[in-house]
Amino acid sequence: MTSNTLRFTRSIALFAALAQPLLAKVFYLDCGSTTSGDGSESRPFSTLIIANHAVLCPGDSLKIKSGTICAGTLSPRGSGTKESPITLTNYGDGPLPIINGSGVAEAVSLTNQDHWEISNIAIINPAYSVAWRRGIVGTSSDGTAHHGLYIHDITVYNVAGQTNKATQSDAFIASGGILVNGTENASRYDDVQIYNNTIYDCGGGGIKVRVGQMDNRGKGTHVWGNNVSHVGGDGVVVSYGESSIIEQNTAGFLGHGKYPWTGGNFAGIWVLGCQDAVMRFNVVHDSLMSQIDSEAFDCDWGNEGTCTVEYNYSHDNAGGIFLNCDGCGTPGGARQIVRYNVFQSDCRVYSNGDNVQLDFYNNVVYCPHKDFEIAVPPHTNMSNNIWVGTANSTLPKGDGIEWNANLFQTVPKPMDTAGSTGDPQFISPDTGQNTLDSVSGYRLKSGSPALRLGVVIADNGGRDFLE
Ligand SMILES: *[C@@H]1O[C@H](CO)[C@@H](O)[C@H](O)[C@H]1NC(C)=O
Ligand SMILES: *[C@@H]1O[C@H](CO)[C@@H](O)[C@H](O)[C@H]1NC(C)=O
Ligand SMILES: *[C@@H]1O[C@H](CO)[C@@H](O)[C@H](O)[C@H]1NC(C)=O
Ligand SMILES: *[C@@H]1O[C@H](CO)[C@@H](O)[C@H](O)[C@H]1NC(C)=O
Ligand SMILES: *[C@@H]1O[C@H](CO)[C@@H](O)[C@H](O)[C@H]1NC(C)=O
Ligand SMILES: *[C@@H]1O[C@H](CO)[C@@H](O)[C@H](O)[C@H]1NC(C)=O
Ligand SMILES: *[C@@H]1O[C@H](CO)[C@@H](O)[C@H](O)[C@H]1NC(C)=O
Ligand SMILES: CC(=O)N[C@H]1CO[C@H](CO)[C@@H](O)[C@@H]1O
Repeated sequence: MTSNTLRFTRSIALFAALAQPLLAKVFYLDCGSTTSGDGSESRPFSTLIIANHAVLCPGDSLKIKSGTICAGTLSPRGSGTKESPITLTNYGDGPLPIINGSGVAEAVSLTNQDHWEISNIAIINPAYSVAWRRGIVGTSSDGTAHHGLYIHDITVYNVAGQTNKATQSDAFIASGGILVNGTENASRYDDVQIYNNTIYDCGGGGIKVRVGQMDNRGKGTHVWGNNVSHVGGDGVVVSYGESSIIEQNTAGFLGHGKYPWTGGNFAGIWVLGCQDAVMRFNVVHDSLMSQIDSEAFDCDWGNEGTCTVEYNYSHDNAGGIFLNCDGCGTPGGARQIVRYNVFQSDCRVYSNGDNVQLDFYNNVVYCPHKDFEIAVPPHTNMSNNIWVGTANSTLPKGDGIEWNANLFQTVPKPMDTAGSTGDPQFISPDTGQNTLDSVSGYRLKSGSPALRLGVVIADNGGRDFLE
């Protein structure tokens, strides 16, 4: 390309970027209206079926009237651009407008579309019996990479998704509140951002984001600030992402709710098939027991690079703290790092897959009321943790399991020559509630023996949980 054509192309691109917002159209949908218009504010569309006919262009938006309920499936058409995304949101005052799927497979769907921003709507999809069912799903399935799916500040509840993974695995995996499916035909979904949403009473789980395949991972997945509670399944799952970040989410009372778990396994926040995934600043609490899982965090199969769980807090999950599931499918061998977390009355680690290294350091594991049940991979490095347990519980030992400068209270000390026993002298333990800022009781008093212990850990993330 000559520099002249380059300049010419650039000026067209600039013109297009500037021109689009001027030409952008706003379509209005008022499901309380009895007559349907042209989609203008004074003559809005009146049903989802009519709104689904409109093809939106870059910069356009579709706005749904607050305080109304729309029955059926919303599958709006068109794609935006990075500079001019398409917006789906509400207008007017009142409670969020509700899309009521009434038991369809999905109440809201986007298929092979780019650059959408969806906010400030509520989605329900109730039915008398559970089945393959979700609130909203974004799909990339035409063999290309689609870009830009921003879902934020929406509420998804009352979705009768499948709750039994033992007998209905595919339907369970595809059920939940917010789904992304980029696994088919070597497709991919890049720049998926799911944030600040509220999800409850959904069978199958909360947020399940599958953005590619093992050899074609989706880039830029970011799931943050969501509140998932009372869902019959997983809290947050991200699969096949490159450098995916899952942070500042709360996932509570998993397995419970209007469509409670009925079979198979689920876990709190987990990743599968990802490269260098990070789960940080999350809270997972009060999961009920599933078949064998129900841990707060899980580095599942197919993860490569590192799989990091840091600066999180979990409590009272029936399955405990952490699951290594690298052996549960195609092994990925990611180094697993669990550091700077507080685990209160979460007393279990479960391991399936022997070809990973687990580095578990600078955590507080507070379990005076329940016995430890800790199973780790054969190569595990336990450094600088505080373990508070029961007198009759045991911690794992093995040739490749290294204990290095941990502090142990009540639970018998394994072979740890740099370690110590004694009261860690927390300011006020056992007082953590359901938020990150409720765990300050695990600060150490100035006389704590833990302050004298501790080895220097290279590349440790650079901050402490309670800094
Ligand atoms: C949703 O639709 C179902 C089935 O038509 C109906 O029973 C239910 O009352 C609706 N809910 C709301 C909030 O409109
Ligand atoms: C995958 O591509 C084939 C061929 O284009 C098509 O028939 C099929 O529907 C696609 N699958 C999905 C899930 O879109
Ligand atoms: C993704 O779409 C494919 C094709 O429709 C389907 O087989 C698969 O179950 C879907 N997965 C999820 C998680 O929705
Ligand atoms: C998150 O949602 C709350 C209301 O639920 C709102 O006040 C806040 O501005 C939202 N934050 C972001 C970053 O969107
Ligand atoms: C999350 O939502 C539940 C139920 O809707 C609520 O009880 C809880 O306070 C919320 N948690 C946070 C951290 O916002
Ligand atoms: C260990 O002791 C605790 C009470 O401190 C008790 O609840 C628990 O059942 C005991 N576990 C075993 C394996 O004996
Ligand atoms: C375990 O971790 C500690 C702290 O990072 C380090 O000093 C030690 O060398 C590690 N051991 C192994 C076997 O990697
Ligand atoms: C490193 C870091 O940010 N840690 C945070 C962990 O959570 C506690 C409680 O919210 C904060 O005080 C810490 O700053």
